[in-house]
Amino acid sequence: MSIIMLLFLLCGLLSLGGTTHGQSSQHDSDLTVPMKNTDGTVIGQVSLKVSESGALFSGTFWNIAAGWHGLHLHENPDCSDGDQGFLKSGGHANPAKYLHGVHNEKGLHLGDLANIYAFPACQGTDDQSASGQPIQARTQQIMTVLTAADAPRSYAVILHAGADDYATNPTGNSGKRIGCAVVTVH
Ligand SMILES: [Cu+2]
Repeated sequence: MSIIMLLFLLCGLLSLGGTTHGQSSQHDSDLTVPMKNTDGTVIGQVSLKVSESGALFSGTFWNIAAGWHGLHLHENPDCSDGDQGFLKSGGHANPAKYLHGVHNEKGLHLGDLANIYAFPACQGTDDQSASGQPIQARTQQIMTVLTAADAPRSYAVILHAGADDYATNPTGNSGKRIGCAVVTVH
């Protein structure tokens, strides 16, 4: 069986098992912001909803390389230097001065999120972004450290080229910064 056929089969299974609703829910659209890559192309959308007891991070991604990708809140809400690799976003949000990663005994950063896994883009899938791009990854993550008490505060959500190893301080060794979005805790 060829690789192409395998991919096709995998994509077919995914679209059968996945949601048939191509559009994201509309009720939280006021908190949902686009994520852009280093060229300024939109590659996803993210939102961060806080309450008194924690936060819910949500993300949807497309037009990215298949595989695992690190994801963090970086401390500076600045995505203006995509041509330089989003370095202005600074390091991970870490007001308590912990070390990086859930596998670090002195971890973790406030801004540490779990990796996302991006499936290969499947043309023709009914799980599409509003612009018609096949969606490759969706995530929802609960953040217990970030609460409404941190408002008002803005962060940069950074998507990385590689996986976070959850241990290497301070970055998780997750490679280049390939996507950026500014979120604000209200
Ligand atoms: Cu990061």
